[in-house]
This record gives sequence, structure tokens and C-alpha cells, in this order.
Amino acid sequence: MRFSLAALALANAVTVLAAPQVDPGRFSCGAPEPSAEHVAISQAFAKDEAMAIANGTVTKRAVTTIDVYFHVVASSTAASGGYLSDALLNAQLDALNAAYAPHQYQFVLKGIDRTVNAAWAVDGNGNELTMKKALRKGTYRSLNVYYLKDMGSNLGYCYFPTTATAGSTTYIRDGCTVLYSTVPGGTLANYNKGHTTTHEVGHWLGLYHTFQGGCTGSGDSVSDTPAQASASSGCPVGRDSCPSQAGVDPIHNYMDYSYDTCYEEFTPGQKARMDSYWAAYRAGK
Ligand SMILES: *[C@@H]1O[C@H](CO)[C@@H](O)[C@H](O)[C@H]1NC(C)=O
Ligand SMILES: [Ca+2]
Ligand SMILES: [Zn+2]
Repeated sequence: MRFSLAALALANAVTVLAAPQVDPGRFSCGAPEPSAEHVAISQAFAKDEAMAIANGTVTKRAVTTIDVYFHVVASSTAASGGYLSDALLNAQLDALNAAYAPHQYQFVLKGIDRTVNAAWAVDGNGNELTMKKALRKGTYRSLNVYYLKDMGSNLGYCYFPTTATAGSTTYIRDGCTVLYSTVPGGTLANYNKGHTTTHEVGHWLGLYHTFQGGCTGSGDSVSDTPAQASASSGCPVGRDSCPSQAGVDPIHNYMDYSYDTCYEEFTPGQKARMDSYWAAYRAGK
């Protein structure tokens, strides 16, 4: 599909261009720009979602349970090499579940594996597919998260749901890659409560950034997230980057770029969108 190829090209472009250090003052996500085709799918979903939100169907849905595999890809067995402990990974799972529980999503940890590989532990040097081929588990409805020692200037990236034949590049690539130090208790100040993973999993479930598309047009294709000109940084309460549009910036939304302590919510519209993508692309796979 064109989307997969575009995503692949963009993801490569992002990682190749990534600078060799993280700016601790700034969240940066390397998820690919959604293709026009993907945006069209989101907009087609929006019509049915509006009705389902209005008539209360969305909140009455059963809990969706998602199997999770955490893959630790470290440069050494030292904590500073990215070798995350079970305690830290369990805290990460708890943070993820706390964020998604109000929206009837539950993540069940099915496995943890750890690999010491200095090349794989650095994102953006052409090893992504080889690493994932070796480590990916479950099916297209299973969430695979790879915690790497070095992500360049990104804190994480993830792939949107799409049509993926088992064994294809799109399928193997599917999942989220996250900087190890963002887990709860991790060393990255302001981003160490586990919500980089929450944000990336939002992409995995079909959500775009709240600032997608800026102030005009369909934005993130979700009607109850106010339009936003650009990513927020920190926790700028009252920021109103699209003054001619309704609402202040959704700085507390997990799909903005705020500090972990600033993040609070997904909206009903985002919950409905995740359900739409889940039903169409991942459920039953
Ligand atoms: C609510 O809306 C959804 C989505 O359009 C629809 O499938 C469902 O039948 C509606 N339920 C009721 C009770 O109206
Ligand atoms: Ca919106
Ligand atoms: Zn993102």
C-alpha cells in the first residue's frame, strides 16, 4: 500500500536526520506524517463516530485487551546502557494502563526480553527491520514496544494501523520504539513518567498529533480536540495558538508534546477513533 511505503520513507528520513543527542527540554516524536490516504480513512470513520458518541454507544463498549511485549535493546547490562529492570517495565505497564483505563483499553504484559547489541541499541542506523525480525512477537493485534538506549533527537516513534499481511515489511515494522529513559523512574527529566509510551501507543491505535494540520482544515480529524498551530512544550496553560478557532490548545492531551506531568487525557472523539481503527485493522488479527 502507498501508506506503508510513505511511512517507511518518512520514518527513514526522520531517523537518518536525527541529531545525536536528546534535547531534554523538548519532546520530539518521530512518528511518520499520516498519508493523505490515511487521513481520508480517519475522516470516513469520523461520521459514524459522531453518532456513536452522541447516542452513548462508545462508552458502553467492552474493554479491549491488548497483549504487550516489551523488548529491551541495550548497549550493555548496566542501567546506563539502557538495561531496564522488571520493576521499571512493570511501572511502565502501570502508567500505560492508568492512561488508557478510562477509555476501556487494558494492556496485559505477555513477555519481556533483553538484548545487548550496541548497533541495535542506537536507532536510525539501518538496523530497525533486522532487530524487529528477530524480536517481534504475537500478531498484528499485539503491541510490541522496543526500548532503545539511543534514539537520536526523538523520544519515540510508532506506526499507524494499516493493512498488513503477516510477514510483510509493514507487519514486521509495526510497533513502537521508545527511549529507555522515559519509563517511570527513568533518567530523562520531565519525560520520565512513562507517557512517551502512552503517546506512541496512541499512534499505534490510529491517533495523530493534536497539532496535525495546524489551525486550518481538518486538523487531526478528531472534532473534540481544539485546533492547534504547533506542538506545545512544557505545560503552557492557556496557550491559544489558533485564536480564531474555538477552544484553547489541548496541552493536557496525550497526543500533544507536553511534559509527562502535564498530560491528563484522551477525548471521547479520540477514544472513538481508536475503537474504529482497532475494529477495522487489528481486532481478530
Ligand atoms: C448509535 O450509533 C451507532 C453508530 O452510528 C449505531 O451503529 C448504533 O446503532 C446507534 N445506537 C442507537 C441505540 O441508536
Ligand atoms: Ca481536532
Ligand atoms: Zn507522536
